[in-house]
Amino acid sequence: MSQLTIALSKGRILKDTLPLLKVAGIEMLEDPEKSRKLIFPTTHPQVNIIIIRATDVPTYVENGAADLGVAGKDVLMEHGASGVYEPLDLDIAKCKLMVAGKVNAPPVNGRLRIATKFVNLTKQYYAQKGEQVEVIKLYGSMELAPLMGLADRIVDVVDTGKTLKENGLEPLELISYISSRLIVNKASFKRKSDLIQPLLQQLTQAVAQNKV
Ligand code: PRT
Ligand code: MG
Repeated sequence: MSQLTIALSKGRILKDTLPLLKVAGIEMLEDPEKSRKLIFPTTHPQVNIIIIRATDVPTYVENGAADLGVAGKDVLMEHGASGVYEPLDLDIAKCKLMVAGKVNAPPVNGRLRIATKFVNLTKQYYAQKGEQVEVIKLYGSMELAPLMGLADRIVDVVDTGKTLKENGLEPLELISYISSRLIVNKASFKRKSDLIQPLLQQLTQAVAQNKV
């Protein structure tokens, strides 16, 4: 019997994906937020869930180390992710990818310096606008960069906007609306269609129910 591996990340994606999987008859036997394990069996004998970093999900799925995964559109756009199918918008972990800067900042002379963990995305965005910018790669706490004079702007995902506000920043430009997507390894999609197709159907229904 073939096995299906689903890659998820801790935090909001896990929290919002588990109720959808439950509709499809897949429940975790153990709470991954309380465990150090990385591979988890489920109530479905053919389905395992692995817990990895959000940014690693496309890599696992692209290479077939996981058959399916859930990842934010921000992560997928940054990664490229052309090697995976993206059959379903799960409509969860919604946010906006934005440019932000200091409140009432004076105009910048010369090239804008932009701090972000989304280096590829940011370069593409400004290239499209025909603006020459300097992109500074950070791994977290982007909000700090303008305050410390490291950058003029940040590119980051924003939900409530509370984090920006508490750091004296304001949203300036909307780059894209973001939600999390189901991604599928291309070979698995064919080879394991007997498992994946019904799951996809059930998830599609679960997403539709969520929207009501
Ligand atoms: O945290 P880690 O470094 O392990 O990885 P990650 O940040 O990529 O993962 P995680 O779990 O934080 O986010 C997973 C996905 O959730 C992202 O790829 C987004 O698609 C989506 N998402 C939705 C968000 C948010 N909302 C969000 N608010 N990701 C991050 N945030 C951050 C935001 O940047 C801010 O720092 O949460 C903070 C609070 O946001 P505000 O605007 O509500 O204050
Ligand atoms: Mg995070």
